[in-house]
Amino acid sequence: GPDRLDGFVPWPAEFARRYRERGHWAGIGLYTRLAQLAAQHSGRTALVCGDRRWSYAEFDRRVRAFAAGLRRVGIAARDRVVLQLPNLAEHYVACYALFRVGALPVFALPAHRRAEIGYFVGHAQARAAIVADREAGFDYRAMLRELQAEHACLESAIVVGDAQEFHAFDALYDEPLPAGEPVDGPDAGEVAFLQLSGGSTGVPKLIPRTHDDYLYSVRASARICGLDPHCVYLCALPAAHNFPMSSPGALGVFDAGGCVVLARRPEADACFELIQRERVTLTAVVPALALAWLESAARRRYDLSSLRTIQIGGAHLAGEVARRVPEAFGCRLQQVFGMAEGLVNYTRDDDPAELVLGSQGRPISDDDEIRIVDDEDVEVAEGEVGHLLTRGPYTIRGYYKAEAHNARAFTVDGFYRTGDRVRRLPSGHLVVEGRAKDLVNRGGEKIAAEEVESHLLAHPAVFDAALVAMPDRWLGEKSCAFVVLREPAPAPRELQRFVRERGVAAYKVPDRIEVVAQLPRTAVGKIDKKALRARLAPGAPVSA
Ligand code: J2J
Repeated sequence: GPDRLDGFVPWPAEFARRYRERGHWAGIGLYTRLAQLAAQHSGRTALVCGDRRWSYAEFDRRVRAFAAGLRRVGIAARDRVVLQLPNLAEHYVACYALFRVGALPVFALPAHRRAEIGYFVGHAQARAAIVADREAGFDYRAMLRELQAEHACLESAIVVGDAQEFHAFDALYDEPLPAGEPVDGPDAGEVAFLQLSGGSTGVPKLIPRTHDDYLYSVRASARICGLDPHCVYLCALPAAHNFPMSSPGALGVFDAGGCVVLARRPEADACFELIQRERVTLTAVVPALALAWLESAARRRYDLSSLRTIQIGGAHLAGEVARRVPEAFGCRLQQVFGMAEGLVNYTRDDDPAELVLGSQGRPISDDDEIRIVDDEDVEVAEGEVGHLLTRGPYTIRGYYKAEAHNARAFTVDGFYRTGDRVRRLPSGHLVVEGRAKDLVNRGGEKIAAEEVESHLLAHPAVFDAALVAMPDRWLGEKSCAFVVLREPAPAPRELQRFVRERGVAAYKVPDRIEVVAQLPRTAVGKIDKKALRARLAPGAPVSA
């Protein structure tokens, strides 16, 4: 309709009609779904966070009280609110309360700093932010003060813990629930939140997901994974990430009436302790974490026999690591190849072992359209490697407020260019062979090369810069920046400090910096990143 969120690219009417007719889009809002679940599973445990255990009824009561609190502090439908919390139950309360109000969480990761959060606030014109007081030695309140000085739109902030001059999270629960509160949530066709892209451009892209499309992907995922009220899910990855949120993640587990256990830290000892204590049946990890858990001596000290499935996704999984998982943890492996833009692929429980170990799964939906094409957008022969394009009932048609970029990131007929290079097996399973997009996938954390290069280029002594992936035994990839410097040339350490002090997440600071006289160029004058990556291959000389 004419009153739809600015900057959202809707599905064309004939697609929307089809997705509704097929029952994919059920017309139910994300909060409305929680209210149904609270009625159905009221006494069951929904969330475990530290020593706190909340039933579905308790969880829903808090969501309703917090939503009323949000309204009191002036948050209304369609307002954008940056949500940046560590793995705490408050994350889900804030999330569902915002859904109920019809306001849009903008999901940020705890690792994000002034540069990223400032960009989200400005681009989404966020009216508020919800943060923790401090975590891992960082004071989010100090960051908010700086951001409020720069962004007039950022009117208020809500802080879990010691709130200082901001609103205390717990104070928003305070008043009794107003009687006769509006029960109608937003229309399910509306944008529910803005998710982060692991994108490859200079500034991060925001992904508008609707209630309808997201709930479809969540419920279909829960079905594929066979979730039921007895499932106990350990959320070890950052809760705001799309994988532990929706594949099937916390939202899928809630949808099945199961229990979500939050791990404050992803390390093996902390997670194994929770798996043993809560009899966890399912968890999701990135390959780097799977490897760390495999190699941990703590594995033998805990009873992990409740685990039925470990999902692995987010980055390339080495065959060797895949093979060790079922044996070491006495459970199934499920590979997940997904993206916050939409498309998610899973290996299935009844897939033969070679597909579970050697493919990244097949799409959720029969209505997920897959095209594998060459550089000219022509479909490659069946079984050949090409660029993955996709369109479907839960894959976006455009990034939020990014018209120029959308023209490149989507085909004219609405297929999303994933930037991944894949081949398709006769069974329909996809194998990820590499990527064409310019990013470093550092243990599942995506780093857009251009974003880091622009931070490096802001240093007066940096004449040219190129960030590329280098192989790493633990993380799969780390980042290496090749730089051309002017005199007086700073030391590599000084450049790393410079990038960090610009207020970017620590994982984006180049792991290594190589000073070179010039950057290699391709025939058309672009920086030859392939040549740079080749220099980082084991045994290759670095400075050419
Ligand atoms: C290789 N590369 C993979 C895999 C993602 C479920 C699971 C993961 C994500 C995610 C997600 C991969 N093998 N198994 O949102 O719901 C790389 C691809 C992809 C990009 C998306 C979910 N699984 N990748 O990782 O938005 O390059 O989502 O395009 O963070 O991660 O990153 P992101």
